[in-house]
Amino acid sequence: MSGNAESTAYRSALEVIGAVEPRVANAIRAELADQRESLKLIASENYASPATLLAMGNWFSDKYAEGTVGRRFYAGCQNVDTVEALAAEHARELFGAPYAYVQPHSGIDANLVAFWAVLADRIESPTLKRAQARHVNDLTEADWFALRRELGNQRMLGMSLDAGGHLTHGFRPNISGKMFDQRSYGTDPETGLIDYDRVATAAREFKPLILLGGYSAYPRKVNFRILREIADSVGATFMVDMAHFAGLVAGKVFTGDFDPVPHAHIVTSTTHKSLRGPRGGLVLCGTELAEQVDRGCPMVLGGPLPHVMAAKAVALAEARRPDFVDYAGRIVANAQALADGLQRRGAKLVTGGTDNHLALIDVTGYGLTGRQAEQALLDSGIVTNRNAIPQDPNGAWYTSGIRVGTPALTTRGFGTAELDATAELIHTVLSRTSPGTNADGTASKAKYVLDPGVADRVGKQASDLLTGFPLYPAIDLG
Ligand code: DSN
Repeated sequence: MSGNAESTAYRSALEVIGAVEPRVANAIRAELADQRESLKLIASENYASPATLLAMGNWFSDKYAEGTVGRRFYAGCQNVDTVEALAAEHARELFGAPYAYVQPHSGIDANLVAFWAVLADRIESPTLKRAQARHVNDLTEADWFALRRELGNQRMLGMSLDAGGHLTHGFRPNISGKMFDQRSYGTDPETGLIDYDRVATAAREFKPLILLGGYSAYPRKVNFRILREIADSVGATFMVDMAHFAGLVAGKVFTGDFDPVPHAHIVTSTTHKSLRGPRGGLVLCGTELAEQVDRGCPMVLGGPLPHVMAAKAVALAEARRPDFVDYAGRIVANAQALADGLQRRGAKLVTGGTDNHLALIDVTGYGLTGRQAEQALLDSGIVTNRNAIPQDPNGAWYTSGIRVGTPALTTRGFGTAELDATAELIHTVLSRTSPGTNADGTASKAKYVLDPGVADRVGKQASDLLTGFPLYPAIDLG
């Protein structure tokens, strides 16, 4: 598509939106301006292509389409069938999976679809069979009691939150922690790496129904062949949540033992992180689980979002192009340049580096909490997020870590030299920030003092760095 077409599309869209509610049109303009002007290092964010974004703003949004391709509970779904089938085909081909389900609205939804599919596959439960024909919200209290009794107390073994696991991997604030008795495997306290022998011991002791691999803040490759062997040794179903690194699987950076798809019984993902698609999720599996996975809607999902499935089809088609392999390789090279640059300047990184798209800075080395560091960086035009580190002394709210990732800046065109310059900016801010004090004189975990002039100077340097790499260069909103 020519740049002119992109500009025309967005100018026209904003004119139409602005005629109804100008404040929304203005907020959309402001969001593009903010994204253009900030150094985005949030490891789970990216910039979708104009084609992907435009595929979401249309009449598919108006269509109900419960059911699956060719078998809908609503009439008139022939065009939805087309885009859902296309998205599923691209997902199967891209990842080499026998089956793909592209309806999940998010990563949590994809995980819930997978959990219920495994439960239905592994456990004989008449109540569950009945429940699959409805939405979980329609279950009565008596149904839930019957379900828990029939399912027994099923167990899940996943990576612990502070080692980089995800909330949906069985932790109490999330429904997964209520569905399963959960135990977690951490990382080696010395190296910060997954210790597969300890995972095997935990699996032998705990005998989980599901062994869950995947992470949202672990900066290393995971050997999925070994995890599958551990799962097999205890009769567990091996599930992988590849939401964070799906782009690295798609781009053939993670192959062999590090590609989850050939090793796991079931794989879930989001589509908007390193994969660079619209916000949403998907599930991949073998044909034996496909029927249970298809019951995701109405079991746990509301009506599919056909406009998002259309955008998934576009983004997955983009990820099948040869240039996506180059993109995925550059994400990792850039993350390593950022990690090396930080360490050379004295930052302490969990595991001492990275071999994926993210790095985790232990900011206790700067005498800060994650929250103080996150805010000081934000003041300086650098957008990151605070994150717990293994055995975090500051807990999950204040934390002791800053997670940085390169999918977004790599999309923007940054290379290793720019990531090294970014490391310099981060180090400057963190080393010029001090913890603040509360009104009663005690040390604060939230307040901070940034040396005068640093935020402005670094903000200007970040802006200069970004100038050479314009975001959506073809789009001029006028
Ligand atoms: N919120 C995502 C992340 O930032 O990693 C995971 O769900």
